[in-house]
Amino acid sequence: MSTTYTFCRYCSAACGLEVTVEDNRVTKISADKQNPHSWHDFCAKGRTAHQLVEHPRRIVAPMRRVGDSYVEATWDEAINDIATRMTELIDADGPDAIGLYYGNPTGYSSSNVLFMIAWLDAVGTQNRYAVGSVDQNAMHVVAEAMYGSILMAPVSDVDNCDYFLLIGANPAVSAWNWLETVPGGWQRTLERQRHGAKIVVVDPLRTETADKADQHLAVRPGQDWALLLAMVKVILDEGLEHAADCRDLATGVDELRALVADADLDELAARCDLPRTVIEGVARDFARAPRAMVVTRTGVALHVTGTIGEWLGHVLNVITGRMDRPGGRRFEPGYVDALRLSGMVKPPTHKSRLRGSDLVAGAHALAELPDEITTPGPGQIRAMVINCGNPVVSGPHGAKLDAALAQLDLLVAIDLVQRESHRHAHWLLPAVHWLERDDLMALTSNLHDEPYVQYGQAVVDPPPGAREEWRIFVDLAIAMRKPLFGAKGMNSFVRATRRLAKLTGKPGLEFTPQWLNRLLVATSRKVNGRKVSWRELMTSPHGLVLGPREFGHFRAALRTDDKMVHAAPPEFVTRTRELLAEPAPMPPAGYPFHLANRRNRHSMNSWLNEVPGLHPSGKRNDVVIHPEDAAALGIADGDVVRVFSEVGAIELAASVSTRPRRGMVIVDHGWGSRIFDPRGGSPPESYGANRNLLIDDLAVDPLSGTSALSSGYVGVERV
Ligand SMILES: Nc1nc2c(c(=O)[nH]1)N[C@H]1C(S)=C(S)[C@@H](COP(=O)(O)OP(=O)(O)OC[C@H]3O[C@@H](n4cnc5c(=O)[nH]c(N)nc54)[C@H](O)[C@@H]3O)O[C@H]1N2
Ligand SMILES: Nc1nc2c(c(=O)[nH]1)N[C@H]1C(S)=C(S)[C@@H](COP(=O)(O)OP(=O)(O)OC[C@H]3O[C@@H](n4cnc5c(=O)[nH]c(N)nc54)[C@H](O)[C@@H]3O)O[C@H]1N2
Ligand code: SF4
Ligand SMILES: [Mo]
Repeated sequence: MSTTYTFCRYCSAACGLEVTVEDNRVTKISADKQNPHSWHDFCAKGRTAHQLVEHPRRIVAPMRRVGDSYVEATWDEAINDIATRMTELIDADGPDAIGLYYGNPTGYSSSNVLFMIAWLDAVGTQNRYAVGSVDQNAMHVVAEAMYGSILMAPVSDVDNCDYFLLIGANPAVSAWNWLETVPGGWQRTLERQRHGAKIVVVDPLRTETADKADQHLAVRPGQDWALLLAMVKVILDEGLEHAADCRDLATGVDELRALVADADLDELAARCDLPRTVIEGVARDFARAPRAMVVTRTGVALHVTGTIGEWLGHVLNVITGRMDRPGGRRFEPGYVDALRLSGMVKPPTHKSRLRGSDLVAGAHALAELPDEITTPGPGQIRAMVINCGNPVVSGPHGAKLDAALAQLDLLVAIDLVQRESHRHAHWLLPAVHWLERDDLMALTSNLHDEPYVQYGQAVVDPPPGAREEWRIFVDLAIAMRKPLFGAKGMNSFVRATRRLAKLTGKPGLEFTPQWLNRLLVATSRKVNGRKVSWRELMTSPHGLVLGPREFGHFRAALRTDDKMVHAAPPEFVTRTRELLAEPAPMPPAGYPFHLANRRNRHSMNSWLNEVPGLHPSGKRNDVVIHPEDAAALGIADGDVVRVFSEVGAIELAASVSTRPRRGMVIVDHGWGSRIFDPRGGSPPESYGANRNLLIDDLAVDPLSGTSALSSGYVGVERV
């Protein structure tokens, strides 16, 4: 029996773990209470992580589709077949014939991200699609325009904050996740509340977070921009702004004044369906609070208005002097300066073939993928790789994407099990779970809310037939004779190190991501005057806090040409004026309900639902409906109902509750994904219904390409 310390890589809370192992099997996972930074969010998903490792339907060798079933193959067969078929397509149609989608777990493996990009650059395709377009791309677009880099994600200084304005976030469930790691962020927020801090939650639903709030504003969905614009107006009109920051830190405040001068408070209040007096009160309280922060999350982003809402949240922080001040939003440079490194490579530019949209954070929008597969012509996608993703469930209009995936000449899925999005795969490639792999995650060290480093230890050996993604991408590039990173000589170099490792019997000589990790640590920056060494890292199993949180890095980190925050990027101002000119959105005839969404403490987007013990009260999602709406439709608790939109319909049980406002129904996302059994051939398992089948793929935020997963309207009827 042995004990290993590592951290959970399911979500960005990155909880420190103590894992007990016997005979290469995990027998127990608990929180690593000696971890100085990050064990406080420890949850049942981390506690049961080994159940996915031992999943009865796990893919443990490459599997090739033969007719309607799968047969095991060797890695050589898999790599050679995929490489041959892709090369033929590229020779015939050019590199854009190859597409790739990567999902959320890619972000929890730095070697996966890096070598995936190396392979994409080798192939030369611009048909890259990413989960960001159903998640955080609004934030990237705002960070680029205001701070000069998509990577400038401010972190929250929770322990010093007196006034939390949480908009479209449910940290009581989601563990303060998004583009930051704030361990125990919600518990620490509640601790501040016990010392007098105020928590204001803006959410159309009465969530677990709203239950604890001092004030809950049940905003109309998709209208946060109107609420935030009204707040900016009150603050600027009443002279409550931070004069020095508005003058010395930011440009564009005059443009903001001009914008709010043309907006009417009563009209904005009507749009977001909140009393004007309440908005004025919150604006004044926020501006006058000694230390405060606005935090915006997916609830703001997953709408057609997402970028404008996200932008105005940042504006509130900037104009009230919350950037880089205690209790506000800080910039954490991290021990590896990813921002500086990213400045060394030219950001790619490309317009999508059909809709002409730009890349955001290096990828196109998932909403554009189905048409890019089905529309003939030069640049049509003929082969796809799905890397750690389940876009048929997590993205909009899953049925349309499913039909498109079925038309591909080649679909390759890299995953632990075969889920809904992999149902048409020609090849299933078995991945390695994070409990089975080492990782440093050095390139995201700036997302931790204090200077921190931990080496993520592997705990058990992977099944012999599983492979880490980076190795799959390297092998594919070599087999396709396309140089990794697009750098000539790279493949020969990698092959030479492999030969050397074999010849000498020293596996460490082979080029692996570990080389890069060592390089990153060797060239890392001093934090609090201290430089971390590889040896120290290896002998610190619980991780190292590299000193107190530092302020004063934000200004220097800005990547704008004038080193100022651009508070009013012209494209955002223009779009806001358009929104002001449009009438407030109304439900279309026949679809009177706004379709809301929730996460579940015991699921991770579309996965882990199936893991034993995680959903003891029943493995499914319901449609949650207000008692008065239910009564009007003759629906009782537990009735089976049909929920339908202009693009799809699902059936599920009704749950009558006052959590949603009237006129809204909630269907949790992430359910309704089948899990297939390519090895055993037994029928697929499935729990609940996929609410994203109801979402129109054409509804996107025009500035970020993000799907409006929370803007949809539906009808409800008893079956
Ligand atoms: N309606 C609605 N839809 C949403 C959201 C919402 O709030 N509402 N949230 C959105 C958000 S924030 C996100 S991030 C997306 C998620 O969208 P996706 O990332 O596309 O979907 P996931 O459900 O997270 O699927 C992840 C897949 O990766 C696999 N996987 C897990 N670990 C590994 C690994 O180490 N290697 C490999 N190769 N595979 C692995 C899992 O088995 C699973 O099949 O969903 C979005 N969809
Ligand atoms: N247990 C668990 N934790 C997770 C995840 C998970 O699947 N399960 N997913 C992880 C991922 S990938 C991410 S990105 C983060 C996301 O973290 P959060 O963004 O905090 O995600 P949610 O918990 O979905 O909270 C979003 C809230 O926005 C509200 N909302 C919807 N529309 C609107 C609107 O128009 N305006 C406002 N103001 N609010 C609105 C919803 O009702 C919901 O309560 O969570 C992460 N943490
Ligand atoms: S899934 Fe749970 S245990 Fe794992 S990092 Fe997130 S909150 Fe922590
Ligand atoms: Mo996400």
